[in-house]
Amino acid sequence: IPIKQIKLHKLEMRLNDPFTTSFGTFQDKEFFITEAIDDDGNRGFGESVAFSSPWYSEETVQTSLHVIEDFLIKILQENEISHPDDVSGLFSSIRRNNMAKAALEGAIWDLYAKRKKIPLAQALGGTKKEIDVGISIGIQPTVKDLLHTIDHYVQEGYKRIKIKIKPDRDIDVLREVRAHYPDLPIMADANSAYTLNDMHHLQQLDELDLMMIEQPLEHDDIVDHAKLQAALKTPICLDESIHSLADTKKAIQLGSCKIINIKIGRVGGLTEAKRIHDFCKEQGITVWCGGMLEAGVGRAHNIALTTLPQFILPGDTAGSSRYWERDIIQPEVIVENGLIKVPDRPGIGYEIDDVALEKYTVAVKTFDF
Ligand code: OSB
Ligand code: MG
Repeated sequence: IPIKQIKLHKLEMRLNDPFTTSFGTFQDKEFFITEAIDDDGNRGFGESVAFSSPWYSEETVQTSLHVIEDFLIKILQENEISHPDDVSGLFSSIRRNNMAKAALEGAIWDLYAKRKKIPLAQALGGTKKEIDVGISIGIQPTVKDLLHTIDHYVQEGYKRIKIKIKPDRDIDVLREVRAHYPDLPIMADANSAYTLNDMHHLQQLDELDLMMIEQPLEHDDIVDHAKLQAALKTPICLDESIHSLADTKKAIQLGSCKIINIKIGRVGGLTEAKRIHDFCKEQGITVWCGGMLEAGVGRAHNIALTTLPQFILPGDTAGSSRYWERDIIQPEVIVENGLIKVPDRPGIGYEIDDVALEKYTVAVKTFDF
């Protein structure tokens, strides 16, 4: 893949609504759009998912810029890449910094698919023509607000919701939601808000018929999660704890979870995401695609990945209007009846809206090859 230039577009966007997790509230997003350009003028796009502060993982917008411009770009300049699967091997000389790696690898995957004139989904081996999606709802000020918000999204056609929980905003809240929606598929995500001391408390989840509870315990734990899973009927899904195929194998072997949330950025790119998918398929472990409140480019990558067969549960990648007043892609992502139609055009399948891109851009850095 003859890369001629890489551009890093730094963007600032504001979510339509603040998003609250067990860690705090978040509305303003800064991130990078990565662009890889070849000799023929094809443009491949990726998106970095690190946040401004390291609450979700240790990476930040600043650290990913440092790692990309001081290390990863050099590796790309000094090596030939015949297939995007080569990139993760080349990047393995740099420890972790998975979100930085994924941001560059994503642009190369898109460029590769565009050069081949095939959809990214097809380049990854995916076959679904439409994908099921749900919606992740942040912690709301009151239960009444939460029910109102759920109502709104159910009206819009979403068929599965994920509710953020934390101590004191968990069992009682979920009980009320369940009472209002006896048949709605519900997930709960704790973002590491509990410890094993909460085991008896968390056992009350079992009466609520949840699809799963996501990352109840520490972000870097797989041992206590195994103890908790043994005491719970509700499946545990790991998010923060899984950074690689190796982590996946260990967690499954220990019985730390029954479900894996795959996020492209957290695991270092599409190639590693695909490896985790393939292993889980072999082992009969259910996976689904999580989200990082991405703009359109990142969500287009999530959509392409979700076309692989073991993405059994609906993902968190909702429609553009759930996040942004104006997205950076055309057409915007539309959700109808809880489904997204997978685009069939080359690469990520959505055009970059250059006017919108420019509107949100605060800085651009260019690296020539
Ligand atoms: O834990 O899955 C998470 C958003 C930001 C950081 C972490 C998480 C989330 C979400 C929202 O749950 C997913 C989305 O809508 O993109
Ligand atoms: Mg999560």
